[in-house]
Amino acid sequence: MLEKAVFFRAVTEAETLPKNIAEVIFCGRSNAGKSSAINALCSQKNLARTSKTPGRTRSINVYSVSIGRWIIDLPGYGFARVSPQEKKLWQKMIEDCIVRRKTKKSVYMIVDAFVGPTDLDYDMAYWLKDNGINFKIVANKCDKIPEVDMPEVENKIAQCFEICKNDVFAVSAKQKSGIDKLKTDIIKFLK
Ligand SMILES: Nc1nc2c(ncn2[C@@H]2O[C@H](COP(=O)(O)OP(=O)(O)OP(=O)(O)O)[C@@H](O)[C@H]2O)c(=O)[nH]1
Ligand SMILES: [Mg+2]
Repeated sequence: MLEKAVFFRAVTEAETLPKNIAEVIFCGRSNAGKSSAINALCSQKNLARTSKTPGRTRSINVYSVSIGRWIIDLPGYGFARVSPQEKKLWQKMIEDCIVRRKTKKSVYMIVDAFVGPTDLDYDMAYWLKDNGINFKIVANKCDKIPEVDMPEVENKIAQCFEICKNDVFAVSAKQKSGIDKLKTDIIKFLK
């Protein structure tokens, strides 16, 4: 199902998006691997643009899986090298996309599992909870962590964000590990 995803639209104002049925939103710190995870999930190399340099995704990028069913890639937060003005715009983009539109949505927050949750991730989680938005965590870049340490990493992340362990998806977008389980979760939602 996700393999059929195609680029639909890039916008800077969430309100300009047309009506849809359901959407899966990827948010997270710049460089955590949101765009890479979307490519891995859709088994496409260049669906979403990725970059070594943080700040690659600069708009609300919508990928259509089937009519009215979307995967949304957002700009990352915490990217230092943008003007305060642009930062504000990005923040508004992210927040509006997540809270303003009333479509059925599932939010995945991508964290860099190797770096671990940062203060910005906690701020985002706090903001989501404050707005009554449930979220799941995708702990990406697990290829950088020895496999034996993974259960502890997953437990810690669940504890940090006060979410159920089943809502933590340990993946490596690079090596495609853990992607199938995450895919199943997304497909269930988008059906
Ligand atoms: N080792 C490793 N590197 C990864 C993984 N996923 C992504 N990366 C690398 O992390 C960097 C950032 O990836 P992106 O997918 O562009 O990150 P993003 O979160 O979309 O970043 P912004 O668009 O800037 O917010 C790139 O150099 C990727 O190759 C992973 O699973 N393992
Ligand atoms: Mg990106």
